[in-house]
Amino acid sequence: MDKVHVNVIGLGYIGLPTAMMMAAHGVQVVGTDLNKELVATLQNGSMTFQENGIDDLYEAAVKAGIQFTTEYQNAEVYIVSVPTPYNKHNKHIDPSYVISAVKTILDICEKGTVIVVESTVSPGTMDKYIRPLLVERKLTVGTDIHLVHAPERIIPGNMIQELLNNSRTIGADCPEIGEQIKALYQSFCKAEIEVTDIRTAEMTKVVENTYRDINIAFANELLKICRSSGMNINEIIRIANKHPRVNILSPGPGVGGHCISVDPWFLVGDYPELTRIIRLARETNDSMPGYVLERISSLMKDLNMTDFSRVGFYGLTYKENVDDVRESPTLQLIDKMNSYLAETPKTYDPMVSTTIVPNQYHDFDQFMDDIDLMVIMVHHSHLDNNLAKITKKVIFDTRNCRLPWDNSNTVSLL
Ligand code: SAJ
Repeated sequence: MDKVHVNVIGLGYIGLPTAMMMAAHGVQVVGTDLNKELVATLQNGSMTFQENGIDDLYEAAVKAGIQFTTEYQNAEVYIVSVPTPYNKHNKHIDPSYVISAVKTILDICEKGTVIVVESTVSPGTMDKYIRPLLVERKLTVGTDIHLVHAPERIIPGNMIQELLNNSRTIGADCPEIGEQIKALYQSFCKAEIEVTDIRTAEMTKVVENTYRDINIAFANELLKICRSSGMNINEIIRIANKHPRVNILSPGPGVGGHCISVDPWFLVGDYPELTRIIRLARETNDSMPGYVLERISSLMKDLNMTDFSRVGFYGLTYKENVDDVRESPTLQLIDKMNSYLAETPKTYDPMVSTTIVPNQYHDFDQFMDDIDLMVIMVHHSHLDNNLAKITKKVIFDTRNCRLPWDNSNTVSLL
């Protein structure tokens, strides 16, 4: 096996764009994923998910010679970008995918290799789970194999721009290796890259997402307070945010995705006695699908609707203009409803082409014909391009879409 420069392990929402970005900027990259179907799709000329500008990046990377395979390669640098879920019972990280990837790398790599973990991990994961894998094989960290943690910061929906322009953090045991990996990311990243130690990089990443989760939870709590006393949360946040040191995020139907709704749990799991605010923020955000459901039920009473057969949910993804449904508020809401409804409610999402729940429509016109009340769970751009089709329906808007008409049929979550 010829030695390649970089082998990216895990071709999901983060690993794939990162691999393609490096390749498109002249780095020799092979992308590896154990999912044969996914690799076959990439090999056959198609992208595996939707994202602004991703098709052009794919084309550029293929032109530059990126390879996709199910096999781990002999490489100088490995970038591990596999999922890190949390154990829903004890809230600790489930590091099994990272462990398994690093074990496979150690089976084939040569001395001097750098293993970069990009997956978000709980602080201490590299020490607790990854270093011991090297010790077991009598390898010396820092001499035989180098470990690096280089968490990503890109936001789905604007990944390409953020890959190019967001600053990054590289955590390494020794500054020389940190600088070497910094230079690799500088092949495409135009922003500042901080080199620090591994523990700091691990914690910084989790802190960033936890900060956002707490800010959104604050907005959601304010929403509940304002609703209970007839105050307009939207107006209050708008005005409060004019203060130069206030920036409150937006309330909504819940916090989904594989990042913000997961990473704070790592801290709760590891520091249960020290994480009161973080836990409460998670619980507040997790309560939002139930809150939306209560509001829908009271709206249905007002409308004399006795069942959910003419209610439709627009949006299955965790946020606007992405096709990722992981931890989506709509799926959480459907889960709750399925515990007492005979039939799964009707849903439609222009970004989700596969059927993931019963009663999911793929034709918007048909969906609109079959419902009287549409609950907007996600504000995809598709909605703005189809406004004429929704004017005659009652709309329950959980996303403050600011639909461009004075529609007395629109009820807001806010
Ligand atoms: N949401 C709100 N109100 C808001 C903003 C978001 O309810 O004001 C909801 C969204 O609808 C969604 C969830 O929160 O359901 C998360 O969406 P998001 O856009 O806030 O963040 P993600 O999960 O797409 O990406 C985050 C980003 N982290 C930060 O901004 C600190 C991104 O930069 C990270 O790279 C990413 O997590 C990650 O992979 O960790």
